[in-house]
Amino acid sequence: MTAEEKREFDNSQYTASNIQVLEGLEAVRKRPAMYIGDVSVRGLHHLVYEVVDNSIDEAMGGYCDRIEIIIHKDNSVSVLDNGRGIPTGLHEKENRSALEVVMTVLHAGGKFDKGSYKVSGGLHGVGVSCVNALSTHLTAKVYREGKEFIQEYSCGKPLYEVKAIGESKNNGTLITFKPDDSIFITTDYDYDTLASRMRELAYLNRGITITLQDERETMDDGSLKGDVFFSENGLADFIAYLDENREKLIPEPIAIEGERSDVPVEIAMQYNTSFAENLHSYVNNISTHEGGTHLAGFRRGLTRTLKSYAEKSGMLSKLKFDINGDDFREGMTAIISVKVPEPQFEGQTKTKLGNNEVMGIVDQIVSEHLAYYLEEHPKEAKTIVNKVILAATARHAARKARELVQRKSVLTGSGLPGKLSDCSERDPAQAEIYLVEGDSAGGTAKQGRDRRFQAILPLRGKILNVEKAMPHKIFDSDEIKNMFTALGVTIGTDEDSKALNIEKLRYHKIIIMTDADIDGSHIATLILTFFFRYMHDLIERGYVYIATPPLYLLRKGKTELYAWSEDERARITQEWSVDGTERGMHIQRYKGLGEMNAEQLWTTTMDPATRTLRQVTIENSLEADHVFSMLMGDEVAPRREFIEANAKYAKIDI
Ligand code: 0RA
Repeated sequence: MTAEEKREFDNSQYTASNIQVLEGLEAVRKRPAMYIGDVSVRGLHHLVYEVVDNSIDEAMGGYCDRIEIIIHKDNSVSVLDNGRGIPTGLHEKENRSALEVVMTVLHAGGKFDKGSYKVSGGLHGVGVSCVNALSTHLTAKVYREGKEFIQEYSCGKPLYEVKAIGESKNNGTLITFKPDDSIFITTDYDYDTLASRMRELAYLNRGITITLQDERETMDDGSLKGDVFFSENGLADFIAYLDENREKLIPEPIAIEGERSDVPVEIAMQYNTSFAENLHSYVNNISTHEGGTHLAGFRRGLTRTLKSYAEKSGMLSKLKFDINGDDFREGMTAIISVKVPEPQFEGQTKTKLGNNEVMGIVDQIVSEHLAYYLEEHPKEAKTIVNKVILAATARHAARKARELVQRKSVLTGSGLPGKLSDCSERDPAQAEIYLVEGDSAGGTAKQGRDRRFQAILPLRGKILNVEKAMPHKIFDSDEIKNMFTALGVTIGTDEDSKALNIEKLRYHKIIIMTDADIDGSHIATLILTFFFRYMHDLIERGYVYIATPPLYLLRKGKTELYAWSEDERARITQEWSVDGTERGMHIQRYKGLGEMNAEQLWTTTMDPATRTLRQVTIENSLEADHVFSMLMGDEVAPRREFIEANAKYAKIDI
């Protein structure tokens, strides 16, 4: 072959492989949800996570310690790291630049570095090429070997071959992409969502500095909105953040670290005065909501080691009843993070680790380190065992209280609380229940409802703060007992005290309706906290909603309009205004549900044709937990601040 023939041959090869690649990325554009989950705001944020994960991988290899993220004015996003830089040289097999391969071939991302596996999560590990495919424009810059390289793409297609455009003393990669607004429902990034994930990543990967800047927003002092996330002590710092508003029992979290069969394990745990178990687990930086073998291994190791220590110490001798696994985790906050080379994800949402070998690995590491800790820290060990004894005692009291409640409710005939105005519908999928703040609003709701499918349960005043109360207290609270019996669910058996018998659930829409003011939102938070801690399943299944009553009734002549926000009110008065004033208008501020008559309540808040319900979802259980513990915990000041800043409530992210 002559040189010219060879060039021609290479060119045709280039075109051929290029076409194949385009087909790959075209598939991503045709069915984006298959690759990134969905095209909602969630998928949009996953684009950033995917790019950042590549930099995190580089950092975990020890090559990078800074990642800078910028949200630009047009909602394009830049991610810069100081790693080795994506290789730009010829990729032998593909016959083009490795950078181009990484950016345009599905799953090509980590395949260069043999021996090291891609540990960081990413979105289903699809790679940065998916981000490229779903961006109208992407620029990749690489700083490497003293040079600056660049390649740009449109909807995943290279606009030109990789070229060097200058010199550089630094190493690293800079990716800037603009999500395609013909694919995503929204392309507006939410700062808090990104900040929350970056904070989490900084705790999970100590030593990396992650900065986030928002060019869309300037602060009062003229600077850009932004945060720097960095953690020196990793998971121990994470625990301190999560338990910020809880009273801790031992001075420092217990930190456990080890590695077996190429599986690094990191754990931190702390006990506090609350009664909630607060476990968060991760595999390769991905949150495993449904738990799995790593969590099972942790529980096993914890129970066995603590039990054996407690028995040996003689502290259990006076106890008249048994201790079970739950007792060791009451009032405990723990984070378990493992890195698994080939993770198997199972479960409904694919967030449950299936690899069996991980169970024994975590169990062993926990047992070893914890036993050592207990021996070395007799004072802390004693505090922990006392807490476990308290938990067992409380559980015992709770069982007695529960048995009493259940025996009583059998006696009341129908078994339903007297305060419940039930609906006639018997199919749970078609039936709704409104949990209404106060007897008077409850009365209005009862008049206004469609009794065929809407049940009303009024709740009196503030319900018990379950975040602070001993578990057995929840069976003393009439409001809480009424909720359980009206919904038809009982708390399960002793062994599995938080499992709900969901098949008995009588309504698939549970709607919390409170006044649209601070008190109302506090009461809604109390009710939500209760659902969050004791009926998690209902939230998980999407059965819990919040009603949205209007803030204002505006009247001019015969026209009546409702406003759900200050903005809306301003817009209407402006539209109606003749002389810039509110003359001739009647504006009524609804201070409570009670100020509406039955018909108004029906049209604005209860009629399925016109109402707006906010579904409670736990997108981020970590933030939800942090918020709940703050809102319901001991510290009053942060709570007041938070409620004042977030009176709208939606911000809670649940
Ligand atoms: C493969 C090999 C090498 C670096 C990378 C990938 C890399 C990828 C990304 C993505 C974002 N930032 C990144 N930084 C590095 C290095 C191979 C070598 O230099 O020997």
